[in-house]
Amino acid sequence: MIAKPVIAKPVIAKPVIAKPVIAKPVIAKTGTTKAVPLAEGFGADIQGVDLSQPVSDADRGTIYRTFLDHRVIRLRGQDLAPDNVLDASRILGPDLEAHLFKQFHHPDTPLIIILSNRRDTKTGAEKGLKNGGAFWHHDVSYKPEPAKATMLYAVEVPDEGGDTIFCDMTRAYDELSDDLKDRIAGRTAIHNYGYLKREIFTSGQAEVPPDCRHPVVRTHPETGRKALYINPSYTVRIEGLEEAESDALKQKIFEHCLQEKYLMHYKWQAGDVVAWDNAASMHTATTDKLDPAKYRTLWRTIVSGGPTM
Ligand SMILES: O=C(O)CCC(=O)C(=O)O
Ligand SMILES: [Fe+2]
Repeated sequence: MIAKPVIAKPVIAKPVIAKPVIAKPVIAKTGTTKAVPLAEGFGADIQGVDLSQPVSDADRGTIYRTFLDHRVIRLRGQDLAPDNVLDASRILGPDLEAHLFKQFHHPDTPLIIILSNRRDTKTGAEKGLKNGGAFWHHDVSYKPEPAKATMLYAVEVPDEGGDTIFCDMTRAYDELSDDLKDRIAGRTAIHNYGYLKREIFTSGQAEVPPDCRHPVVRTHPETGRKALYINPSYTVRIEGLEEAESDALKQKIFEHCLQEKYLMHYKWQAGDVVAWDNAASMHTATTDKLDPAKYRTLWRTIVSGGPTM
């Protein structure tokens, strides 16, 4: 029997948890810069940094530590040129990489890809990738050296819709049952970009790279914490298991991860910079549900990561 791939349905529950919690414990501070939680233990808001200006070493350190400790960071109220976005991205790692879809690269630099549902008013041509991630995934897990971090800068956002949802894969691993932990310990999985059949492949906009492998439980290269590193969109198979058994095990793990308590629904404001740690979280866009009369344009960078095994 051919088991059907697990289709990743973004959960659109009550949005907007991504407000700083009421009592705002300061979790990092340097000078006038501080970080406060966005949600319990997951996600942090960094205040007092203007990314259009050179950022001090102390602030870079605060941003980086907060990124490692909280997995998703947000800096609000930014007004950035493309170079500022590249500089900000390099706080999280020295090397940035261009997206596969060249047609949506920013005109100033291939290191920024434009995510947008706008079209050119004269030619009708799409101005960006309009629905690039509305399925649960870790960025670039379909390559042997997946993305370390991803940064998005919100140029314009709709008053409603277009949230991004993040899942805390570190806590989800910590709280996985001992039985499931035992079943995945030491295992690897095959990832492939084309696993979830999407329009971009049939339309020839993207080529599918060959299969690659990653550990199912990834130990973070810097924090040493373990996190689940399989996702419903790119993880084809847990190696060493029959297909049906692999599918059933994946399904169980994804049901566990996608419980509301591990999710953060992020509601965008123009000027937001959000970055996340792909070794410790997965995410989905909800742009597939966005009202086409509302516009959303974000600039995106990818910070390169190393091998996972
Ligand atoms: O547009 C979004 O909300 C996120 C898209 C995405 O998956 C990404 O930028 O990696
Ligand atoms: Fe993504």
